[in-house]
Amino acid sequence: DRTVHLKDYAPYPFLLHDVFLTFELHPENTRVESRLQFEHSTKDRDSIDLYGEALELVSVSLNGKALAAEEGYVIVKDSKVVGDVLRIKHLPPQTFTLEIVTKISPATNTTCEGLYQSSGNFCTQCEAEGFRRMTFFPDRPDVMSKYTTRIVADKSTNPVLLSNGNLIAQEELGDGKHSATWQDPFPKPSYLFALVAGKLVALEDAFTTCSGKKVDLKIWTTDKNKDKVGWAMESLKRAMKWDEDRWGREYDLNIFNIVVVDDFNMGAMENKSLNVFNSRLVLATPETATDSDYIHIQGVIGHEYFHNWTGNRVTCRDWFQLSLKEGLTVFRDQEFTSDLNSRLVKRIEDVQFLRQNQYPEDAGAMAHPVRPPSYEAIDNFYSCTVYEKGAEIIRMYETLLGKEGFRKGLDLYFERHDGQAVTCDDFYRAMMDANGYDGRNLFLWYQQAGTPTVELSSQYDEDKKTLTVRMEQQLPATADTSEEKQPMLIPVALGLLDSSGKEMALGRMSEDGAEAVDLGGVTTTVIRLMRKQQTFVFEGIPSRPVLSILRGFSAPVKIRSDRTEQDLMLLLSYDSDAYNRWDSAQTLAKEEILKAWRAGAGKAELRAEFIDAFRKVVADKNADKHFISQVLSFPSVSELLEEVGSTDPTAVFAARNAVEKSLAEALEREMLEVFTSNRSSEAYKVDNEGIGRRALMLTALRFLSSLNKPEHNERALKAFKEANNMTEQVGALRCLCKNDNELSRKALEDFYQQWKHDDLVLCQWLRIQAQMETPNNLDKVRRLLDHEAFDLKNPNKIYSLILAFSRTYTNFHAIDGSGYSFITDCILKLDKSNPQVASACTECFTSLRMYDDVRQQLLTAQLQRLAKEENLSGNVSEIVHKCLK
Ligand code: HT7
Ligand code: ZN
Repeated sequence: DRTVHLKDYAPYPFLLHDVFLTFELHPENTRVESRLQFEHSTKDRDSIDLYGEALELVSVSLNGKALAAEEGYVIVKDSKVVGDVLRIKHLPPQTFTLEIVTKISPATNTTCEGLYQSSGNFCTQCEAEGFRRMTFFPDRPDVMSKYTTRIVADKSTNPVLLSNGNLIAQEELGDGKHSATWQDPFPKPSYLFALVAGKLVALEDAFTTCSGKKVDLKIWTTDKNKDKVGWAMESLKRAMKWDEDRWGREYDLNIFNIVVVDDFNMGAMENKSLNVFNSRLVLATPETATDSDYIHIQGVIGHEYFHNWTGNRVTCRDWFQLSLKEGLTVFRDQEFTSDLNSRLVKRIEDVQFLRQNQYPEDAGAMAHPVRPPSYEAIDNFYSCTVYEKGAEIIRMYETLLGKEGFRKGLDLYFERHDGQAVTCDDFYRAMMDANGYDGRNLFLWYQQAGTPTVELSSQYDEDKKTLTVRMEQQLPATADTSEEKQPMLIPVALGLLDSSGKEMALGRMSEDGAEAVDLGGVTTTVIRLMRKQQTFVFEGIPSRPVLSILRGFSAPVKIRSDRTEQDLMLLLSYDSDAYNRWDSAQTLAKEEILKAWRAGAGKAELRAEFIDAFRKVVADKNADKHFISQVLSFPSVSELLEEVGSTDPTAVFAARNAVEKSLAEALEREMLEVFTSNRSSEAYKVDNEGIGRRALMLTALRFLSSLNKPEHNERALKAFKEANNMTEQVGALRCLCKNDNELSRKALEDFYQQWKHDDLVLCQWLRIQAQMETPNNLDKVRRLLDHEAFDLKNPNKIYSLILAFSRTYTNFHAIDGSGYSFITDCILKLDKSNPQVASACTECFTSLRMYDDVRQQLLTAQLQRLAKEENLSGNVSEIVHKCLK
């Protein structure tokens, strides 16, 4: 059993003060020499275990004496450890030095973990357990050491040699070789180590910190991309300034490097002073990147930079604590984007993302708490739950403690734990201690999986002028445990609107007969729901109010309430809380789609009130345009499926389309007006105004395209041809590709001819085709696997074609099972070269219980096919077995 349990955590029994590494780089034959200076930490032990994977061991010596195999060391297997364990025996007491030499082959390493090559350059990815692919090492995050790294390489192919910290020496060697030695003064775990070597050029800039220190900033990329990193540099400077202004966090070295690589399993990596980025999250020009790429790049550059304090200076004790750094850093990057761009748009986007991705995860076979109690493959837990739900927990601390209280808690956390590897409990304690707060049951959010539902009903007493609000929390059963769940602390932000839509003061509030408190004229209060059921009474409410519940999405829960359709329409028009305006529209749309689904007809009969409500939104000249476009994006199919239980996903998808189409029919004139009035040939600018205008224009075009009328298709084609930026070009192309016809085929071909030299734009091209919901699109996807634009070794291309296909409805869920067996074929192939990417593609199986019986059987057959495979990676096998449970 390879399951690792949090309860089995034991501190590492040694301190590793200093690490000296020498890499002699060669594509197939890199030599890694490591010198490790250990000290026994509590009592002296006789042996020490180091972890390694896919290594050729050349030699081991202890205190300068070569050790013989068996006599001095053995290689053993431990089911809880990925790879091999090198056990070194007969240790002397107190302190000792180990020297280990290994050989590795970066050129044939296709996993994108450890040391590998991307576009001919060397780079590393060590989180979570990649360091052990270079040398035997205590590769666990609670071992923090100072690193000195010497890189030796051929100078002509590797003119640039980088690692963490400061450059302390450079040498010209014989045979066309040179070396560079880097030293990082900050102790760090091995997962934050990085090495990069190759032919790279840098865009250089500088940032002066709040205390007047100059930091050299460099973004390294291949020569052909050097003109595309300006936005990333601007984003980095913004992030450095924002972290000082908002949180008082200053950068701590004189150098900060970012390296751009094409082959990368995730988005980016926060290695100390040497961040490595997937090229899709750095490179941007108006012609090649969309608005959402721009905002995303800014956010991820911020995210990795913010890790310098939340992750690097204070790190995780073990991988169960992953959300300690990731949830907190996602919260910080969300706030960064909110402060720099539109707070209301960002909040809605984040809620949309959470509902579309994290809620299904919580309801599926891989459900796990934000701090999982166990795992088989840690890579599978870099999940929406750990990241995005983790960020929502951090936001709940802030909601409960207030902005100032939260800042005090964070300051105390840094003061207490700088330089340490700690746990989510340590974070919780700092927050509570700094505020003298009792947040009992808040910590359960780290320990219990599943999306809670808060059921809320209200009663207004005309005579007493009181409003009684009853809330009940329900915690669903989840796949990870059969244990009963405890009620959690749920902050529910509440406001009231009168019948004309005006905010009402909340008066005095009491709970279950307790003394009433005066809320002091506020219009929003945060109710602390912490028992299964609670009742709150508001006094002095002059007329029957409409409840604005969960303002700002104050907790990651689902709300069931007794509000009427009229109430929701009033909220949609007047609520001062933008999230609630948007959410009211979501609920109205959901009801309409489910009605169409129940009717089962190809066409949705929309009620006049529904159409009118949306007509008002579309015509609102005062509202933020981006916000209008968000109101016009209906709940995703995965959210709808959660409402209705096991059913045919293609029928729900069809009902959603039918409602969109009927609304487009009803509002055709208005949509056309919006489309036309928001077309512009102005030069591209990434500002709220431009982003909002383009988003709304493309949303209107999407509705019009759903009608599949020649005149609208021509409009989309014109917008595609005339676009002076990628947002509009690809947006219009997506609209055209709603239909498989002459126009869309020609546009796709023209797009390819225009962009065939640009791999990132080609990812868009692949994704659009993979996601076409037209019949028999699988044939096209199969053909694209053999297209020169595709590359089975490049994670971005795999995600754009294969993963994107697995998220479609008509074709992935085809009733003949062809979509499922296609994905299974792909997983089997990918698992041999890159298990992390293979397991990302396996995630489409985890929602199988959401679907009808026939599809569940078809999916189960494919899972069994995977389970039978010999040598399936731990990553894929964990998901397969959890799905089959
Ligand atoms: N902390 C980074 C995680 C990451 C990663 C994890 C597993 C395998 C590959 C990976 N690449 C990067 C990214 C982050 O900042 O969240
Ligand atoms: Zn992160």
